[in-house]
Amino acid sequence: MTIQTLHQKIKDGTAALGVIGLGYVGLPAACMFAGAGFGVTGLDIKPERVDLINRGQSPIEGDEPGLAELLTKVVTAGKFRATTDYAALREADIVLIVVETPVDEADHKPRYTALRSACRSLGAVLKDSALVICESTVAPGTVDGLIRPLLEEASGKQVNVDFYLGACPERVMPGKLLANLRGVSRVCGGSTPETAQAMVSLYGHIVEADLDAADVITAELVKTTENAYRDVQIGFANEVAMICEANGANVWRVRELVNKSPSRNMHLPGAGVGGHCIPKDPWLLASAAPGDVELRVIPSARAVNDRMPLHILKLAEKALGSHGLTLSEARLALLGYTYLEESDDTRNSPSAVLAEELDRRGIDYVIHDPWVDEYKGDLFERVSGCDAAIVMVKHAIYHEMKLESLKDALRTPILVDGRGLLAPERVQAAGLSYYGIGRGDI
Ligand code: SAJ
Repeated sequence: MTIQTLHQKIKDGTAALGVIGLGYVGLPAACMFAGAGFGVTGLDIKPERVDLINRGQSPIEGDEPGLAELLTKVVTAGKFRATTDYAALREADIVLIVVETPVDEADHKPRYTALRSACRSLGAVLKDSALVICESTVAPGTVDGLIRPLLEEASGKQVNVDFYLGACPERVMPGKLLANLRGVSRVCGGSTPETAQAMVSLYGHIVEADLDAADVITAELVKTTENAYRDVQIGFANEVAMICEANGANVWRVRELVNKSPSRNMHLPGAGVGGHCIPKDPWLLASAAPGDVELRVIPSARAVNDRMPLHILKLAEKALGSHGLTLSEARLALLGYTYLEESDDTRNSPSAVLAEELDRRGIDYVIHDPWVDEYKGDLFERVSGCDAAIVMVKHAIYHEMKLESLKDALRTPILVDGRGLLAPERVQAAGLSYYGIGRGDI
């Protein structure tokens, strides 16, 4: 079968689809393609996850509007079934690889264990003229440098002759997986121009936003660059915030006026950068730098952002000092433990970094977060007797909390605002001292 024939099968929806990795990216993609009429076989190494899915139940935690219903519908309709057996992919004309691609905490190098295993197993059953698309975020050069040789070796086939390759990085956010899949543009990087066009047709069945044909390396670069861009911008905003603190200025006012200047987009300073994408993708991009180029901007922004929880601690130390207290005498209340407001996701949480430092220094603290079982509960009870409340996450509850009640609950009336969440004058009117990131004017 040629790529043109495959393209036709894509257009008329008769191509058989496989999806390797049924996590929070792969499962929604499998369901949406099945919902668009494709026959989809999902592959996962976790039997319990496979069983749940085949019973029409979503294994994805957290609230994902529409996903559970769609999954039940497509499983009941027989359009989607999951398995742990790669042999089931023998008939797949198209296979999406959507496995985890973590970065090593210590050396920041990509860990492709799951990816290698998926490629070897898929290669062994790869159908003639199949199109293999990597949706996982990988370092630029990985599809051609790692996935292609593994598939060729395991299948005895040759790319662009006996099978085709593509990269279509996912752009989803937990909490709005289906909405993102439908509404966010995608780059369709193909190993040949015809392959890219076939990918545009494929994703056109589920994506209502732009689909941009490109080559593979471009698709890999776009994904890692868009997130590295965000990390660098946040790092820049954090440095400006610290400069504002030292110069009696208000970083939020500075940012507002800077962004009035054409084509400026200064990001938000804060207590740190968490989540599953932004702390990881800059390292994937950086790993593609030539050996004789020492990158400075990307790694430095990572270092600035990783240190922000400690900067917030310094603000707290200063605040306590103004009340005649030292950190070792104090009991701190961390408000927010997730990596992002109105989310229950705690991956790479800046609050965890701060808590670790407090443990290391033997400083007493409590954590509150309505989105985390371990830390939910009455806010004012939780902070009772503490000497400072530190806003680490912009959860709505902290924006709406009764500041007078907070003041009454605290032993020392201090609020440290790590996210520019609260109006200082409101905090001060309630009888609390206000210290905030980038607030050198207070
Ligand atoms: N953060 C800041 N300052 C900012 C923006 C974010 O400190 O100006 C912090 C947040 O508090 C959080 C971390 O950075 O701890 C990440 O926040 P995020 O808004 O980037 O949320 P993520 O990590 O879920 O990023 C995702 C990414 N989407 C994908 O990878 C598909 C990212 O590319 C999007 O830009 C982002 O969502 C978004 O805009 O919603």
